[in-house]
Amino acid sequence: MMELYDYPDCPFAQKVRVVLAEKELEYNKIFVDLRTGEHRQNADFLKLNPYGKVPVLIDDEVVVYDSTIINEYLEEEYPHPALMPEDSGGRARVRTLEDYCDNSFLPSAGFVQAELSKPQAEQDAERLQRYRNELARGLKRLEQFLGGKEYLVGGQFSLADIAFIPALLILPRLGVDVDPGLRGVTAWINRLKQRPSVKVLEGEGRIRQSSSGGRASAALRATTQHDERPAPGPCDAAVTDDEDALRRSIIDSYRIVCICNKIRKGVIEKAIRGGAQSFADVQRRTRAGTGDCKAERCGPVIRDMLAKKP
Ligand SMILES: N[C@@H](CCC(=O)N[C@@H](CS)C(=O)NCC(=O)O)C(=O)O
Repeated sequence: MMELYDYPDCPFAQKVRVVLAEKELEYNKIFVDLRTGEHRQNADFLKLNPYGKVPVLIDDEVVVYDSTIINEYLEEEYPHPALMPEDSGGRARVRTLEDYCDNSFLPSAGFVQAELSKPQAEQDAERLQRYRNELARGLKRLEQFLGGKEYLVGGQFSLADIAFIPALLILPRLGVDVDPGLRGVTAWINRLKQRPSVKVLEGEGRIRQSSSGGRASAALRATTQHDERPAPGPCDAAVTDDEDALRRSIIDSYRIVCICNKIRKGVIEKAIRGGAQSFADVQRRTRAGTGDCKAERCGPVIRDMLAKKP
């Protein structure tokens, strides 16, 4: 089964999750807790993505990182339903819009979110307004792109629409109202929200603030060609109720157990949770222990995991 290295609030990971849902592809989510910073030192994770960022997709032997590239990979490998137009002109328009979203629209949303995450007295009102205006200008531009059509390119739902979904969903939280005069954009956003793939995304929700007060939201981080960059850090540093336990379990879950076939502990745990009862069952489901060392290394670890299963 495919695996997605993921962080719930990461807009880039959300883009990929929408595509996986649209194509009805099953996958295991591996939560990388960006708040800890551990992912930047974790050799196993850096082998998957030398930039140390989510999302990363693993499909059998294929490892792909960068949301736009992952979505193109999924489109080529699993072409139904099509999320790219058939003509090269249309495909170029999709890519242009994705580029605009990733490098301008999304970073503007990130800058607003970064300001709002500060205590009110420390917020830079001018900067906040500048990027809210930037988003408003972006929406106007999208109204022109839509030109009365249902979706951005050729009237067909595509990777271009998907790129904008994560930012569009948080506009109210950023204090950006969509001008009701932008009829096309207003209808487009409502149309997008009706899609089951987007409802799933909303349903997955954010990692909630802990009742103990937790850290405030940090910058929504994005690769950007802007003059300014969001403060370094994960896209959102909200916390769960049991932050430490979550952190430990996540870091542990991407420890490689089967060295020959590079099978991670999280994958074996999933197999055991999914009903694997014996070592042979685990092997069948994950291929762990089928490499050169003939389970000499991973065998005892997997047997121990089986013995300890709840
Ligand atoms: N261009 C990348 C950007 C991915 C990205 O910036 N991911 C952020 C989370 S939203 C990340 O993993 N940051 C971790 C870090 O920088 O340490 C993509 O489209 O996938």
